[in-house]
Amino acid sequence: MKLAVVGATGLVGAEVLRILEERNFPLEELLLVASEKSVGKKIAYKGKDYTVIGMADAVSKKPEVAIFSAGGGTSLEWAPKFAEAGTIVVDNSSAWRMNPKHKLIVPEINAHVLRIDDRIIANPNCSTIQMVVALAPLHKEYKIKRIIVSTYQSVTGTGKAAVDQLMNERKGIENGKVYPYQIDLNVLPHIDVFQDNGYTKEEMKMVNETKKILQDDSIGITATTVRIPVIGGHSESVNVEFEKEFDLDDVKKLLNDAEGVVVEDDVDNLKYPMPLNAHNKDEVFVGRLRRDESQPKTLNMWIVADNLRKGAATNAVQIAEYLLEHSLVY
Ligand code: 2RA
Repeated sequence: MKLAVVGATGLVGAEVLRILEERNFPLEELLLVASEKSVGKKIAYKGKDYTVIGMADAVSKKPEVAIFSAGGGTSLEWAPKFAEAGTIVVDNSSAWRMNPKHKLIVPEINAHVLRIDDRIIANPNCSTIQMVVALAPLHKEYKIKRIIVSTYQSVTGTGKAAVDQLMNERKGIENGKVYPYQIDLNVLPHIDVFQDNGYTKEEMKMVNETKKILQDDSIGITATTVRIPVIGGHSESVNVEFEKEFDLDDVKKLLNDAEGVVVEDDVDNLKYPMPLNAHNKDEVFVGRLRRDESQPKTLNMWIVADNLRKGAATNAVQIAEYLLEHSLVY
């Protein structure tokens, strides 16, 4: 494949390159693309240095697929230009996710809906991806009625400047803030901007994207998204009410058999998912599986994944792999 990685100098772009290398992705040509200020920089891939090129230059080289991790504004401006040149864009920003003309894909769940004429494909938000990977097999079996989710999200979801803020605060260095408050030794119940309804954009992403991916607008979802001083991944406490009664052992079996899910649920041996263990892994880890004893047909679960990998880069690379394997690239 002739592939462009757009936003190659960012945290997600770097992760995309690592994953392509790890998976030995079949590359005929690799274009590393970024904004004007990074043009000319060198980035190593498989021991070879590549020079970063600009957006217009990359469009003219007509890559077959471009994995975009460059923010919503860049995507709104440039994804259509790539698409017009014949490139399939797999976009990590929120720009196209809720646009009914574009598909929102988590390969384990709905890659089969992709068609040859899909030119801009949206990658869901990180906190949504890990939740739906774990919930989709249960939805199929028991039909979800309502989800209550609270997240504990890594600073890597904000980007490199946020990791720098955390590390600087830890060393006692005052050097600019990305968040409105200190993040080290703190918890911020605030991810992305507040909306008129009192929820943040991140919370509404979880609500709307989940319904779109599971193709079910009848699911009730309410979210509280929280930033914590952690690096390895996002964690989520999920309370899910089903239409049908379930058996806890069957739930564990369904999750064990689900693609991309690892069950870590053995409290006798203190085994449960943690971001420290999920870091640099591609799977979604699920544990603390237990009945909500306050009402019937309701399950509590704890879901952890590396937000830069399955929550962003891995999911995008999996989409590119799917396109290749199913001859959807031309
Ligand atoms: C975050 N959801 O963690 C974002 C990243 N896409 O802030």
